Amino acid sequence: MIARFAAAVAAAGLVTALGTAPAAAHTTLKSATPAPNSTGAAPSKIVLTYADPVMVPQIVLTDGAGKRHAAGKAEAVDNTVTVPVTESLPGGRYTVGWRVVATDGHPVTGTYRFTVQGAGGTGSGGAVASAEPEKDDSGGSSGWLWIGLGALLVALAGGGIAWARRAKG
Ligand SMILES: [Cu+2]
Repeated sequence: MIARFAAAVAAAGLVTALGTAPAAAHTTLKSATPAPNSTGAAPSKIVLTYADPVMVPQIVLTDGAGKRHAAGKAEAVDNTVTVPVTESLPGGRYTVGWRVVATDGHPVTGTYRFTVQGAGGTGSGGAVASAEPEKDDSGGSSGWLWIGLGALLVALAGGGIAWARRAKG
């Protein structure tokens, strides 16, 4: 009985590995707001639209100096991921790093850049002032950061199996 069970588990593992064949298309990012490589006003949210339904979204927003900026909890509804930007972004260039899990169980990641016009930025991707007045924020931003990190850990735990499968494939 145990041997048969082990064989079944092994077979399931093989099927999982074969499941990464090209026939199983991963989802792709179709469009985003702010648009990739665009220049404009500071966004109040980031919206990512994928070719297929996605789940377990994770978004990291960093500036040109690599500093993380406060993004709220990412929510996935069907093909769209929405993330509130919980601070007023100073001018400069930003990178959106994203990770989602497609309905086929495969995680997909990517990054893109956009530029915020305004004080502190030249629009040319220049360095953002390192002495940012973080303490002038409402005080809620660090709370959001911790909530975000907690959500990230939960998401990582949930996505761990998918990651492992992908690594095997
Ligand atoms: Cu896939």
